[in-house]
Amino acid sequence: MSQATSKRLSFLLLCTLLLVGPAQGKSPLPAPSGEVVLTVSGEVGLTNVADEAHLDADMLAALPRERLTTHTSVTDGPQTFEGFLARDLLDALHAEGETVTALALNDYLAEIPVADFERYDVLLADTMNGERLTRRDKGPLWIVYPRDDHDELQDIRYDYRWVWQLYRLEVE
Ligand SMILES: Nc1nc2c(c(=O)[nH]1)N[C@H]1C(S)=C(S)[C@@H](COP(=O)(O)O)O[C@H]1N2
Ligand SMILES: [Mo]
Repeated sequence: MSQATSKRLSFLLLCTLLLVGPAQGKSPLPAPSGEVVLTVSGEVGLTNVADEAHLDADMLAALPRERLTTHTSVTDGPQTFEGFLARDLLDALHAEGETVTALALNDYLAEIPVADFERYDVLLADTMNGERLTRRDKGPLWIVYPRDDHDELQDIRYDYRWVWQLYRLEVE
């Protein structure tokens, strides 16, 4: 089985778990088996550890993969990012709210309107130019806006929402 097929199957499995889980009144999200990369808390429908969703790399890899090439305010020239859409993550977790607080390992945080994720294909990137983002350098996840596709995103009002070293989202 190709890697793409097996990714697709695990995504389908995740969707099935997400759909049938709540009806059965069970915890629908499997517990993470690897190191937790991203925690989502707050108004989250699906949880696995207390009232939070703790997601390891395999669980995140099961979300549909997206690619985006854009300039950033901190690099020279366009960079190609890969990861998953913020919108797809929130949908998969049945997270519903107005605002997401994005927290970074370096204690930076930014409040982001959920409307951004509906209006734009905002990526939670885990690779840049084919190289995995590490915690030393913008990893494990970097919030990347499709800056080159929308003039209004080329603005300081959006730059501060490009949280790198992202490890936690709080949905309110
Ligand atoms: N983790 C983390 N992400 C961050 C920041 C930060 O300090 N830490 N600074 C933000 C701000 S205020 C801006 S304008 C952009 C670009 O930051 P820089 O110009 O300070 O490099 O990244 C944003 N993402
Ligand atoms: Mo900034």
